[in-house]
Amino acid sequence: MGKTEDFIGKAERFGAKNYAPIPVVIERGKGIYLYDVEGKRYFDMLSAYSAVNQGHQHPKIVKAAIEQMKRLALTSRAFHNDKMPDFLQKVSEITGMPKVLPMNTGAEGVETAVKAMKKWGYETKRVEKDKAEIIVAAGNFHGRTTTIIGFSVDETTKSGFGPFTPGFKIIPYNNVEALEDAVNKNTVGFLVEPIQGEAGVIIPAKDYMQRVRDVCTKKNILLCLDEIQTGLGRTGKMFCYEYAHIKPDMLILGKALSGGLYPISVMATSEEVMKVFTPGTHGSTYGGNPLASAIAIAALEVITEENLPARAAEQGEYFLEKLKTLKNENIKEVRGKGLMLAIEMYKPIAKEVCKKLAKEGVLVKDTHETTIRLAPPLIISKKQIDEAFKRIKKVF
Ligand code: IF1
Repeated sequence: MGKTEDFIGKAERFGAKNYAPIPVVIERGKGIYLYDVEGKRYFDMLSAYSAVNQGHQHPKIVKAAIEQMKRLALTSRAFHNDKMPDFLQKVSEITGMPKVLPMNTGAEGVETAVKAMKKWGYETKRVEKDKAEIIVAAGNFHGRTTTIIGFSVDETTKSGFGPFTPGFKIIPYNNVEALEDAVNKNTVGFLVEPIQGEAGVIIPAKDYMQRVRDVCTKKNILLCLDEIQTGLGRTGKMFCYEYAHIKPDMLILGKALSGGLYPISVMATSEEVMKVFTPGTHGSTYGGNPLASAIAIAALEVITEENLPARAAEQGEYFLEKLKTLKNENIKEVRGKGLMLAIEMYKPIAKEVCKKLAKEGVLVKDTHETTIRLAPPLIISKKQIDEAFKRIKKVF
């Protein structure tokens, strides 16, 4: 038995089987590379589901984390701390949203948005008590709390966990007419991803977001964008909604907000929406703690200082063109925006391809049996893309 088998054996013995990981055991990361317990190097083409846009162990973020960790990590929100204000200001400046509420995981950011939309509906739109409705899109992935999985259409994620929170209406993605038809007097908002990640990097029609914005404005409902995965440079803009030249009413961020060093999420919005939260109505022990704040500030500085959105656009285009030259009768389509890329197969062989790619030193993740997602850290160079592509080509 090798080291790898020992680790996997122990994880399986003591852990829940809620994942089926590719059988590699990672012990170290640097930049775009990961290293396993056998000393083998991999190109990380998943970036922890886009949490590591800045690359693994980015020196600036690590330094900020270590310095803050030595000084102060957690106070709870019962007291003020000296790091959160700069964090909130930074997020506000980058998003253009006047108000920011910090949480930890993406799912908590989404829950925060759901609560805000509902309370805004009752207080501002005078929706009848307990009648608020939120519209969501089929194929969505917004996290794994019982409320959030309740409005998923993916049976694997929700089956066996009911009953679910009522008040959500599911409409087809990329369908503006369906949104218009679904709105009624109780509708408070539309929660949507500008590109659906888990669904398999589903890119909607070019004018979708613009038209969604128009409907939300016309019908007086909140447009709430989940940019937990698409945000912070991944798609070639700081936020994916910039492609549509619109502004959402609410924005949820997570993942790369910490560069992978800590779970950090935020819900950013207007004064009008944020004012629904009064003392005692929402919170979290860890949300906005000094360590998280210091890490997020550094992580955001790296994104702007290193021009990661523009880099993702340039390298993404380069990588996509290369992937399009792959010749294999099983490839149906290659698509992507920025460095959020996907190879769509005709047959349910994505997992098998991912395992072969791992053997060649490229870590990617399949989704829905036919889609292979590629999302390297945004700091990747053309030379590194060439080297990774050589290995990908070999597998195909
Ligand atoms: C898992 C997918 C990615 C997200 C969007 C909220 C969250 C996520 C748009 C929740 C999280 C992760 C979670 C991870 C798998 C992964 C994922 F395949 F499920 F869809 F990234 F592609 N909104 N996505 O993508 O954030 O609470 O996890 O911090 O294993 O559940 P979280």
